[in-house]
Amino acid sequence: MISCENFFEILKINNFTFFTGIPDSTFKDLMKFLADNESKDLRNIVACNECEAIALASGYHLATNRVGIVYMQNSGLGKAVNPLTSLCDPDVYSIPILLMIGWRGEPGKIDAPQHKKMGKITLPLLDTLQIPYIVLEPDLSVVKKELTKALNYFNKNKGPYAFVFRRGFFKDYEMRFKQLNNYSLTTKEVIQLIMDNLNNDEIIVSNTGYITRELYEYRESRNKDHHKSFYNIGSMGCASSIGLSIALHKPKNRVIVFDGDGAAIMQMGAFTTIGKNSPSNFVHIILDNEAHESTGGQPTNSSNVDFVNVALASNYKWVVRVETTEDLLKSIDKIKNRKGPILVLIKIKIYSRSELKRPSKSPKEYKEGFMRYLNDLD
Ligand SMILES: Cc1ncc(C[n+]2csc(CCOP(=O)(O)OP(=O)(O)O)c2C)c(N)n1
Repeated sequence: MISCENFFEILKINNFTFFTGIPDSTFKDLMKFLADNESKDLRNIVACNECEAIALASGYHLATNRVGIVYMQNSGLGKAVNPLTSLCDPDVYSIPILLMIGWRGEPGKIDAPQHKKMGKITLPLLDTLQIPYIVLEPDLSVVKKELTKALNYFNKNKGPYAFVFRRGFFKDYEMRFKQLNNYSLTTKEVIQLIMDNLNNDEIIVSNTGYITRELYEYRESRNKDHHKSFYNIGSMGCASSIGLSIALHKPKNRVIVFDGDGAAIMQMGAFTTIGKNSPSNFVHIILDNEAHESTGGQPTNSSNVDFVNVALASNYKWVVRVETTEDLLKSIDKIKNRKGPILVLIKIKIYSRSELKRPSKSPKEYKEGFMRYLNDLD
């Protein structure tokens, strides 16, 4: 394993000081290091999605003639394909970028089902994109050697070049300035309070990561109505759009979406589609801890976002911001009775429970149970 300090030192010596991207747990310690050590020699911009990150690194290159680093989970490579091919590719503007890609779902390794396909096709996809890459070994002399190769490539070809990372590359990094907020509710409490006080005939859609895992544990601890949830274990940012379309096609039932702030920001345009189509049975609940908690608690941009006014400006019909149990309980009555689209923004604290269970059956089995449930509702 390599320490984050040593890794960054090598990058800095080679003039890599600009970072942007969306975090992945594969390099959660490096992310902590970046958040902790912002300076004139280290700029880190938390992007809203991987497509934007490529654009930010491109703007950096245009303005400085230097090469930026974009970090991402391999799931984000799919999102980045368009700017990689139509902006940075040597056949278009020829913009050099060093990609750091976390390899989830590597064939032969145990990982969650949503990573299986992308894990299998990560290297072939890089081949198809004609992006040279190396699966980096956690050894400082190897890193130095591979960085020299990347620099040579940038000098000659000017285009994206990728370092692929397996888990366990970086040593633990203890943060000096921990990302904390002053809110008191936790994801577990919020899900419990809302679910215990709904009618149990609602259709629930949940965000990738800890939110789905908390909802799953809640269902396990109660009457195990897993078929009433669509556990959106992958496709970060898509829960609200899945819920919107279900709401439009099942107008007699309330659809409740448990979203994260990082996910809501990743696909913020979805607010406008929700507002435009305006289903009265749609309830968007954002559990806002101002962090990507599921990948290690790295900050999102949400501390500067007024979701309530974004929703209002997008034509949501009722909005509320809550921070306390008391206010949350009051808002549940409205969730059940007011006309939507509704936004409930719940400010929560960063409180990871990494021992959380994951849905145990295959995604297809959950989907089939969920579709039978929706079908029986009519
Ligand atoms: C396109 C894409 N990029 C990155 C990830 C990795 N990832 C999984 S969960 C997560 C954080 C989600 O943050 P948020 O929506 O705020 O929910 P929280 O984890 O705080 O509950 C990230 C970055 C992903 N799944 N998909």
